Parts: sequence; structure tokens; C-alpha cells
Amino acid sequence: SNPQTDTTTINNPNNPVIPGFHPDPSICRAGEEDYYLACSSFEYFPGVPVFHSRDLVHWTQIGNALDRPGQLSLPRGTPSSGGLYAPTLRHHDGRFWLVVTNVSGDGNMLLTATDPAGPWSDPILLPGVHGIDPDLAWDDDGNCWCTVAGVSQYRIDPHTGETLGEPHRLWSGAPGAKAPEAPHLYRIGDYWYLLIAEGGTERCHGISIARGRTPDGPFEPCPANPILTHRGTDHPIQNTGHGDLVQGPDGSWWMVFLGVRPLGGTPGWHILGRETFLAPVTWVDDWPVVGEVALTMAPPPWPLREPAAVPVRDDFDLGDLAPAWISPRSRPARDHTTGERPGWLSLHARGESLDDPEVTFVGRRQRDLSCRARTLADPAEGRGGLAVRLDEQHHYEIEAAPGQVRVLARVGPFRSEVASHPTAPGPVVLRVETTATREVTDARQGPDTVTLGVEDEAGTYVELAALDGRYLSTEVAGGFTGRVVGLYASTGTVHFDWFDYEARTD
Ligand code: 6LW
Repeated sequence: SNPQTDTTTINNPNNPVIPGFHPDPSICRAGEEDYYLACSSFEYFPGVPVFHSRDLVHWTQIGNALDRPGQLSLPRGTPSSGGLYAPTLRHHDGRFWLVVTNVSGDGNMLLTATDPAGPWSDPILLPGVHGIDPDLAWDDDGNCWCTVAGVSQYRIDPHTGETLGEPHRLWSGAPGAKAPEAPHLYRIGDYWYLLIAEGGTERCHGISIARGRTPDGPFEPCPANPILTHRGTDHPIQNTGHGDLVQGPDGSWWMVFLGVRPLGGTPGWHILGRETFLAPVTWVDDWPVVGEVALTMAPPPWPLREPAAVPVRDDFDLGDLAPAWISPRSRPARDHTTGERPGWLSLHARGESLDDPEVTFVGRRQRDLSCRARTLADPAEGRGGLAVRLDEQHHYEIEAAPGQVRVLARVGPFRSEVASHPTAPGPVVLRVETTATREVTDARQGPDTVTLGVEDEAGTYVELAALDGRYLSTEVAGGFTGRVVGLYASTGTVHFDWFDYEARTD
């Protein structure tokens, strides 16, 4: 059967291993069986989510590498999909090292930590390193190589951020293929391998590799390049590229990489951004061969260590927000408090609506193609609610005001009030549901339907609007992110008692 229309697979695939907007994965292993992974975060604060796994399949977010305003400033002018691009995470010399680019600010920077859950150091800037997608690799002589998209390489002092000597060109990938980027350099056996992505992050994306005897080249391309691509296929996973390699304790090799799951008719729309997938790697003639990339992957040859499920409800009873919560550009503590009304999250409006780049909004990445989010909102002192956000110009929301709710939609230059509905005074339960398109019966069908509404006193869902999800997809909005579902205030103060998020199985 087509995996896209298989109900079990669509609701509960084990690949992507980190679903939702988690692109540009970089991975390392520390010790026998602890794996860590970091992703891009663009205009959101905190930046660079960090995950932990004991089996490569189940991942838990343990923090964000840049979670203090002093480490990361994303001013109001930071465009959507600007900000933090493509980290590399490495474990070396008893420490964790992370390099990342702020394309809207300081450029390349390096951070270190003894515990990848944090705290991470303040960034050391790399002002001499020009180019996105920085990689870090050390050779036996103690040289630290920083390789960037293009593909060029610098020798740096990782303690000061200084560049040592001139950069040099390493490889441009296949002739004619655009965007050689996402380099990662590894010493494996007798060779140095240079892994890159090429073709651009859309449907042409792929991964190629070259090898040489020294870390600074020359490199000989693999005759089988690209070693991974789904271009030109109707595979349910598309845009596969931007990968990183890791070795298991048993000597087996694995690749994490980004991919998307387009749904609906032609051309297919992906709504969760670029997600992190896993595939097994074998070696033939000292070249890596990437095994099948499927939505349901064969388990690795070791016991799976499934962590406790993330609870559906966040009660806002802890002092701090869990690491999965993110906000566009900044999150001033005074506007997002859990202490003001104990057990509630109180949001104080900054911008006037979700169109504002610095709206008071906290959300979590939508991880499931079909999902449900709910919240109990008290709008007695303001206006705000529950939103599905792709960026400032693409969002749907249900907004509560005293005695009334409204459904609002912003798509590109258009903004409209889609529905309004009277409510009893006092707190109101707001609900958003997404229903993925499982079977395409019409080529014009969208990827999903997003419904927004309230719950009546009996807890029954009163649906006020059903909107085509294509307008909150990357194919329509462009950019590098994905949907984020969360809470906002557009006027005054709105208090939220809890937030529920779950995959829909109905
Ligand atoms: C990233 C580049 C890419 O820096 O997209 O897919 C850019 N790969 O390597 C933004 O994620």
C-alpha cells in the first residue's frame, strides 16, 4: 500500500525520528550509547534545540543551546527564516562543541558545554569565517578545521575564534548541481570523508560524498553520488538532504538528514517544515551506501529505549517553560510569566496581532500531521488565543475577547475575520484540529484541513471554521521553517490555565 494513505503510518510513523520543524540535524555520540542532536531554529528564541537519545530512534528535547538573551539577539528586523541556520554538534576532548550561523546578526559562532542540556557558553564569534553551515573537525596534529558551504575550509583556533591563514576551496559537488552546502568532515579508517548536500533544500535535494587522505583535501568524489536523494520520485518522503553521520557502539553506521512529507494533490504541500529522518548506512569499497529511507524503518539491532511519553497537558505549573516552547525573535520574561497567576501562563501583548514580528506568542512545533491543540484562556483583561503560525504572513487563529471569540486568517497580503461567536463570560476552551489528507481523490486537494472553534459547557467541540491547510505550508509561504501551534496575546493580558497538544488518532 502507499504509505501515505496507510492510517497507522500517517499517525504514528517512526521515521521521521524527530517530527515537525527540525531541519539540518547534526549528531554526535558521547560514550557508549548517548546520542545528541541539534537543529536549526531560524527566527525563534530560544535557539538551536538539543535532543538526546539512547537508541537513535527515540529522541527527547533536553534544552536549547542558545537560551539566554545574552547569547542570542534576534532583533525585530530579523526576517522569518533568518536568524540561526544549520548547527554542527560535536563531542571532542571531553566537551560538546556547537558551531552555528546567525545570518541576521553575528554570523558564525562557536559555543561549548560540558552537558549538552546546558548551560552552553556565551558564543565565541568567528568573524573571519564566511559562509553558512559551518562544520568542525579536529585532526591528529591538533588542527581544528571549520568547513562551510561552497565548499571552503578554514583552519581556526576554536578557543579564540581566530582564523589561521587563508580559506581554501575544497569541492563544489557535482558539476551543475546548485548549492553545495552542509559540509561535514570525518576521519573514518584511512580516509577523510567530506559529506555535503547539493541541489538546494527543495525537491532536488541530495547528499554526496568525497574522500581524501588529508582533512584539507584533495578530495575524490564518490562514483555513486548522490548517495541519497529522492528527487524525481513519488516517494512519500521528499527533499532528502543535509545529513550527518554517526557510528553506533556495535560499529554500525547511521545517517540523520532532513526530509519533508508532502500531502494532498499536485504539487504536494508540506506543512510541518523539514523534519529529521534516520537511515542505516553500510560501506562498499570504503564508500557509504545509504539504506532504505522509509516512514516505518526496521529497528536498529539494539534494544529500543522508549522514553516516557511527553504528557498531553502542559499545566504551566513549573516556573520555566519547557524547552519545546519557542517565540518569534525574543521572549521578554515580563511579557510571558508563570508567576503572576500561579499555575497559569500570563501573556502581555506587545504587537497588535500575529502579523507583528514581535507578537507575544509562545508555541510548540506541530509534530503530527493530524493533531489537536486546546487551551483554557481567560480573556477578562485582553484579547488573545490559540494560533497555528507559519510566519507573520501565514497564520490561522481563534481569538478570545470577553464574551466573544473570532476566527482570523492571514494569508500573504490578505487578512480576514472568518467567523465570530458569542461565549459566556469568563474563561473559554479554544480548540484547533488538523486533519491530514490521506487519500487524494482530486488533484487540487490540499494537504490538510485546519478547523478552529470553542468547546461548549459540555466539552463538545463547536467548530467555527474549516480552512485549507495549504496556505500554512512551505510551498505557499516559502522559507525554511514549519508550523508552530501556540498561545498569544494581541491586546492587554490573557491568562492561559493549560495547553493540550496531541496526535489525533480519530
Ligand atoms: C541550510 C542549508 C539548507 O543552512 O537550508 O537544507 C539552509 N539545507 O544547508 C537553511 O536550513
